[in-house]
Amino acid sequence: MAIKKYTHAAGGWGALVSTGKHLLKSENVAKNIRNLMRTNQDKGFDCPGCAWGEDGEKGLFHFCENGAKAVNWEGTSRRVDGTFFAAHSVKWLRKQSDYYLEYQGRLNQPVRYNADTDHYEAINWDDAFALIAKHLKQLESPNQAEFYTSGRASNEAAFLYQLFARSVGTNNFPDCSNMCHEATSVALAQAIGIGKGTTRMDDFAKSDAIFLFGQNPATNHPRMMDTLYKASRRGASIVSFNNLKERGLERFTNPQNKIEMITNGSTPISGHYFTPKLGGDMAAVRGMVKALYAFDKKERSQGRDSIFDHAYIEKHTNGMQTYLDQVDATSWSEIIEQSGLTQQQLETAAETYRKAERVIITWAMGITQHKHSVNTIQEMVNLQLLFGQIGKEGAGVCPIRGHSNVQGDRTVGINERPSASFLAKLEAAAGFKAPTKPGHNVVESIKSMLAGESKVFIGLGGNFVSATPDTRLTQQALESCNLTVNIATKLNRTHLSPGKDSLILPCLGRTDVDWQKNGQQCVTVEDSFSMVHASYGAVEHDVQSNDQGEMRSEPAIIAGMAQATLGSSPIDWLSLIEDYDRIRSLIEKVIPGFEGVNDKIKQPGGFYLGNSARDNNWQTKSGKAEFNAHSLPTHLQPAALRKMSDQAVFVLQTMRSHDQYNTTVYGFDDRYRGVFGERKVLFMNKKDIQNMGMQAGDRVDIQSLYADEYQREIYGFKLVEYEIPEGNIAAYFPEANPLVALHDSGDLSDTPVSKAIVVTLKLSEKTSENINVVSY
Ligand SMILES: Nc1nc2c(c(=O)[nH]1)N[C@H]1C(S)=C(S)[C@@H](COP(=O)(O)OP(=O)(O)OC[C@H]3O[C@@H](n4cnc5c(=O)[nH]c(N)nc54)[C@H](O)[C@@H]3O)O[C@H]1N2
Ligand SMILES: Nc1nc2c(c(=O)[nH]1)N[C@H]1C(S)=C(S)[C@@H](COP(=O)(O)OP(=O)(O)OC[C@H]3O[C@@H](n4cnc5c(=O)[nH]c(N)nc54)[C@H](O)[C@@H]3O)O[C@H]1N2
Ligand SMILES: [Mo]
Repeated sequence: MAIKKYTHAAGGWGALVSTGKHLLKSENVAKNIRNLMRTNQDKGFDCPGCAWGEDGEKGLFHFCENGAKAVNWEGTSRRVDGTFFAAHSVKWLRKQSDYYLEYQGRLNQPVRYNADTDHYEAINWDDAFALIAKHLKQLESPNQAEFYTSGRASNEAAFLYQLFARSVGTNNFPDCSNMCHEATSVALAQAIGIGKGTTRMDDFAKSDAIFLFGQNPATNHPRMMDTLYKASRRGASIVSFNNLKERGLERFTNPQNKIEMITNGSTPISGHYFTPKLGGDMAAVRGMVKALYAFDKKERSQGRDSIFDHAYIEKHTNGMQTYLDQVDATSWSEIIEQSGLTQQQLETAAETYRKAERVIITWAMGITQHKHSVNTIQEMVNLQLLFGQIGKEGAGVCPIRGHSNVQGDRTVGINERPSASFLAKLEAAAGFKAPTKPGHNVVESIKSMLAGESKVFIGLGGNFVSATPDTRLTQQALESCNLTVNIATKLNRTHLSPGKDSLILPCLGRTDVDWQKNGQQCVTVEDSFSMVHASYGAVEHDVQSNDQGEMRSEPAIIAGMAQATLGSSPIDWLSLIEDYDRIRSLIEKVIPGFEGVNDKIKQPGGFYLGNSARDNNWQTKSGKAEFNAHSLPTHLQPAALRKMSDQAVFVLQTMRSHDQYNTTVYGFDDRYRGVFGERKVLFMNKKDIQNMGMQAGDRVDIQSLYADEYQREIYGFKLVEYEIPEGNIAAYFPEANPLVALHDSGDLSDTPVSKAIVVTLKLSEKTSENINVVSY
């Protein structure tokens, strides 16, 4: 392992070299390069990497380094089938690293767990479907089944999946977005009447300032860097609020710019870069508003116009004065203490904001995975409303989504609390009686399985065990089920916590060609800008080498489960999958904006679902956009937790490295943060390391503090000196997930608080044999 400070700009040759390395490492180089050429092109496939949109500009490189890794990872020629499982017991596989598990290749045969031998064994599809039907029919109540979705599922798969679960009779839809942008959906729905961002791609080209909160785009949304780069070059102000100094937010070399590449040039991205304390963003935005309000008062006292957009506020909003009174009541000392920033810094941010005519605010996980995330997001909305920045060109709020179709899955009905109007339309379209009782989200589903109430778990993709909190408890939860089913492309840790009965069902991925009775099928996905477009696979089934083995498409697997459980009436499942146009014809009857979908997806670039808030049509209770006058959290972390230990207490965030996609680990480098060859690292301020009497390179055990009896500890993390506020530390997800308590979730969002975990550290006594395996 090596720690080497990264001094170059992000992007540039490093990104190209890394893309090349990842391509060459695979066995399918020619095929994978051909695939990349078809990423995010018309008649190509939607990149399974992230949910950033397309700017419509024609060009070859509509993929990025990390998109290349995702495509390449899926395009491996290695295969995992019954023979593989005959050679390896589940117990043995559990000792392997996350990297090893997925590296074994694509799952291509359905397998069933045999508890007597601790091995998975091949099973045929019909028997697998019959087993699922048997278990579902045996339940005392359909609410004892949990239907998890990960955000890669297409609209077609997700729609069919919710139709299946609701036909079985439940709204239990734990979803990856519960761990992701749930706070965004809750906060925006309440404040502006729609739980989605209001900007479109072209707004970024028109904005005067872009404020980025809690997001690391050079790693997680690399195609966004091209947009930020262009914005910076045309003189727009870019302001970053990030707990860490992220290289890509400082300087970036655009691999698409030939001159920069040849001259080793680069472009500064953020004009101002602020590093608030973990969870300090609400206070930071409050501070900006306080500074702006003070300026406003001064202007008015001198007979000049208010700086706020009163015509807009009057016409479109509700509750401004109550909010401004709350701002007055918040002291600077409170703001400074909680944000970790100085008054001067916040005044500078406020001034940059004020001078811009059109402002976009973006955010991601650094904002959404806190206790008070909903309030923080509403605070950002408050700021935007004061200046009429929602519903005008070049401005708005832009949550940057994670999984490539996480937004679409929600749109088409993956929702544990469906609206009455959605259910009524679904019933009319499909001719069945839908359940109305609200279902479980992720945290509730784990609690229900742990309590022995839920007995069947079905996962449409994802890695439930590693993505959720309290890893050991989640493992127990799954293992206590009568049946667990995982529909997946690759082997992962969740499959190694089988229920009493368990199936792994191999599916096609986004890049694979999908043939059904009526020919090659496409699916649709929705990006962060509410654009829906078609995605066609590019990897042809190689019949001779039986390349795809027994893999089936996600819709085909869902239809198989549904047919076996419910028969073909009132819904003829098998006919729906003969031609996905038929699934879309059902979607258009239920989901507003999808009218004429089968024609509309033929347009290059897809179609826009529309956004009511962007049109100044406020679907809120008052019919106007709402200011929300929340007080700041009393303490960022409950003081009681800090008092639980007489040792130094730190606040830990869990985040992604450059070489991973959520729980999928492609490699062991985090290039822009200067970490090579290892993932069990802990980023810490130099002074904190000194105060602890430790040294960079020492290994520590990390224990989290919660007011319960349960011990949560992880071992052997290497200290890395980093530019991070004192008292804050950072480690990677999913290695640090065993530290997050199931019961510590966000107010109103129920999202696990995985960006502010209160912990203590001690020098490690244990040395692990394999540093890259986390032993749960
Ligand atoms: N290559 C790649 N692409 C991805 C993913 C991936 O794993 N790999 N995952 C996808 C998914 S599902 C998602 S949700 C997105 C995630 O995209 P991001 O949200 O960028 O992901 P994280 O790594 O969780 O990064 C959080 C960032 O917020 C900062 N941060 C943490 N806490 C705070 C805070 O309290 N305040 C502030 N201001 N900053 C904070 C961290 O320092 C870090 O830079 O990316 C998507 N795209
Ligand atoms: N501590 C901590 N925990 C977190 C986060 C964090 O920042 N910190 N981030 C959270 C976030 S933002 C998210 S979105 C969740 C992610 O949670 P998940 O979506 O559950 O996890 P992934 O790692 O994306 O899932 C990877 C697996 O998906 C399967 N897969 C890949 N492609 C396909 C496909 O096309 N179809 C099917 N059926 N399966 C496929 C593969 O088997 C692979 O092993 O994790 C959350 N957990
Ligand atoms: Mo996510």
